[in-house]
Amino acid sequence: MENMFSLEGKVALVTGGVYGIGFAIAKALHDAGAKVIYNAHTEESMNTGAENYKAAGIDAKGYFCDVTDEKGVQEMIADIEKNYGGVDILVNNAGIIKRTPMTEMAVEDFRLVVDIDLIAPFICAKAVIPGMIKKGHGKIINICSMMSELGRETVSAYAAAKGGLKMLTRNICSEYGDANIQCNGIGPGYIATPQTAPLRERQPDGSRHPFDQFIIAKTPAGRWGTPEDLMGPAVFLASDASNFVNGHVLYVDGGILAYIGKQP
Ligand code: NAP
Ligand code: GCO
Repeated sequence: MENMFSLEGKVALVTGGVYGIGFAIAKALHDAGAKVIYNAHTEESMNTGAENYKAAGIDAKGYFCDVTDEKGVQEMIADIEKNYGGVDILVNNAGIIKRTPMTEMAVEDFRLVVDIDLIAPFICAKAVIPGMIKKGHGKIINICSMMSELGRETVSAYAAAKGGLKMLTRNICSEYGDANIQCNGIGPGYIATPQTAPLRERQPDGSRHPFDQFIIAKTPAGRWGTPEDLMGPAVFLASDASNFVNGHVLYVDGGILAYIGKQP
């Protein structure tokens, strides 16, 4: 049974895996035996990544690459194929959010969120699938969201992108399942990372942010998730233990999607 979850001999690329959810998933894949590769699109994050992996004792390879740049992604994948034997596991983690009422959102901002959160996972998957077909296997894990299923005020671009990412996940499953490629999603609930820090900021009087209180009431687990909550699900979807799981989005949300919410 233990071997089903082993990633020994596998190469895993985690996009934007320098902190937050991506770094936790990268650490989990390393601890299961994978060689971890990550990319960052800023010098600051390249340095942050190098420091974080060194501190964790992980010999990870970092590439300076913006996931929206198809030429740059193809060059990165070609280098990984030349120097590491290619990508066995792709985690499309890199993502942004912009919280603006839709009618006030500039179309450029809407396009940027869709570019990074939906088109970039297409670019990265398109780049790794040919190598996975040659290998005779592959795992693609798209980091979806509660917003792959639900909407809320101010996140129209993000919800549209993450809803599309759920369907891209199902389509990659449909188109490449016969090449023994499994493409699944992880749908994190509300996770305490830099991306959600504004939603957890203490109020001037020291009280919890109203959204923080709302999420606690909406989550049966009664807490925000941590990046570490995603480690086990990621190893499962990256390993042989999930070889007959395809096109699925595994929600790791403490029960939010199952719960109407605590009565105020
Ligand atoms: P985060 O803390 O904001 O980290 C996002 C990472 O993506 C950063 O390392 C960022 O690098 C990188 N990135 C952004 N744009 C990029 C680009 N164009 N090229 C390469 N890297 C890029 O976010 P997180 O909370 O860890 O979330 C990670 C993923 O989980 C995202 O897809 C997010 O939508 C999803 N998610 C998050 C939550 C949550 O509650 N936190 C819940 C569900 C889903 P820079 O910092 O250098 O820009
Ligand atoms: C928001 C949050 C969410 C989380 C996550 C939930 O503003 O509602 O940022 O979108 O990031 O996607 O699954």
